[in-house]
Amino acid sequence: MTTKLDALQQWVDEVAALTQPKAVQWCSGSDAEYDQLVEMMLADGTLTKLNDDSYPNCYLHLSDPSDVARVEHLTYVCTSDQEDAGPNNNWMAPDEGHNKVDALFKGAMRGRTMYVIPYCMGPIDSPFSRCGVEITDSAYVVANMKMMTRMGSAALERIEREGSFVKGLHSVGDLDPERRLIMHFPEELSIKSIGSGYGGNALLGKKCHALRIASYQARTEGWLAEHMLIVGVESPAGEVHYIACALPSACGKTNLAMLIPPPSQPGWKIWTLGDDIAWLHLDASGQLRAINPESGYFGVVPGTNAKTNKNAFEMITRDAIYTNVARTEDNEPWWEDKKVGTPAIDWQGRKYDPATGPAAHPNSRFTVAATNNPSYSELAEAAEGVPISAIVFGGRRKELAPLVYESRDWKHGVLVGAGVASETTAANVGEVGVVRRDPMAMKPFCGYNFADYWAHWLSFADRSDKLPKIFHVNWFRQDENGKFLWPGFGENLRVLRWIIDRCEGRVDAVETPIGYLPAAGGIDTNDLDISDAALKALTSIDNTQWKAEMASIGEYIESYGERLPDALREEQQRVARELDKVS
Ligand code: OXD
Ligand code: MN
Repeated sequence: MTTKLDALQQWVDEVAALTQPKAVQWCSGSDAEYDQLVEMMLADGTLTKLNDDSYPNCYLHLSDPSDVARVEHLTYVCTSDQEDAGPNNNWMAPDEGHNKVDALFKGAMRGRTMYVIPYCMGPIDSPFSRCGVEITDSAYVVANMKMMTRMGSAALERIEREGSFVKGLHSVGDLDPERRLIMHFPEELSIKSIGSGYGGNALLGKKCHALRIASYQARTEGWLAEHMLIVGVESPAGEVHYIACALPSACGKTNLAMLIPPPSQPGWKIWTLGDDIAWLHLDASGQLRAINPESGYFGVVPGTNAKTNKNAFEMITRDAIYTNVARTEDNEPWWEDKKVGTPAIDWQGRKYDPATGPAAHPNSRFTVAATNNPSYSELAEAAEGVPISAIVFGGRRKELAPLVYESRDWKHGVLVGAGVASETTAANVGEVGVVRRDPMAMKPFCGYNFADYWAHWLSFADRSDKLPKIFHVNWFRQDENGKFLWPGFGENLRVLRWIIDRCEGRVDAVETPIGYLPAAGGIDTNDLDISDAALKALTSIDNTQWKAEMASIGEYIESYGERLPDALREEQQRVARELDKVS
């Protein structure tokens, strides 16, 4: 297979000349091709087959121990003007960026096969979808891309028809962290990533294309590329509302997207559209609609069990690739909080010894096709996407942020999103548990200056009078002994129900300076083991703490300087004034 698109053929030839592979293989995306790649990876030790009786078609990949997460400090956005990348990104001038990374790509694929992967982010026939081509020397990447994207011949046909595509060049290089770089050239719609095989750095359709490059593209084209799950909530009466929710990495997006209603909520159903990324467009009537550009899940494994996420627990018992989990004597995958089995071999392939750390890496992952999920919604293939009733932002905050609150209007909602802060997690290399600002959960993923991004968000209010309401949630509040105040997981449906009731004007709320909070009895706590004190803490605000928080949000947004939209500054000042009025 080759291509009739000259620009694509020329680029593939140039890359081959630079990287010197032993062979070039165009990927068709067929099942036979996947099976062949798996056979090859089993033979060369890249994959190990897991217990075929209990985990049919499941494989384990153990990465280099230094290559287990995204590397924000090595991730760059290369725009001609540094201001366009903004203080939220590491920046390099495009020429310098190309020179640096091309020097690493020189001869990098010697002795290896170079795979050419045409892919489509989003339903193959959707006008909202965008295509790309990833070139990689990793068969593991090809196998993952098969699940995560619509990859192969159909995508190539679309690319040839449209004549445009995002160029993504990837090589695992020598996996030396000193020679690892994840570079984005948004003005050229291109990506160059070398030195890592980890999903977030290597499956270029995901964070690199569908968030960093797409967010840049979305700004010029008038849409939004967001770090959001998309979930459908169906009431016992059959009414379905779709919610898009942005939470930082490893904060439970996958769990929320495939939530199982608890027994106290009979008749409710959850439909999963996506667990990580949403592309949002206004339709002709002004309704915001979402597609999930991905077709699979690359989820965090530890903590997944029959109680926390039964759907995920089941869907990864077949046709899944595990990365960096442990194994039992019976060759079943094992991870912390799995609740069944005992680890025998840890994620580094060593005999498990609790003294050397967790058995599975805290950022160990599963890759699986979305269709494996029992709550998969067929509307994930709908070309027009689904109508969004509510946008929800959230973070992992031990204190301060209530369980849920609603912004007054779109402008206030943009401020709520811009002020999101969360404790860092193992999804990125670096310290875990430190609170940092993570606006719209996009800190690692926005491909341009946050100030311009907020202006873009604000501009939607001029384009539609039917925009969804914007909320903020926090499942992670703790008491003074470090105990979670809210049970989370399936019980979060109660919060989603409140959100939907607010959208439908069916429930009253209490107005506070930071927005509307649930009134007493507003959240259904029937059958829930929660004290009045905990509920009060979850549904009220501490004014003194919030004054400090609003001042800190003010300082944070001001750090974006002249490009900060006045409307956002004014909104922050308005909320700060409201807080001042109360004692
Ligand atoms: C992810 C992440 O893998 O956000 O989705 O890091
Ligand atoms: Mn993510």
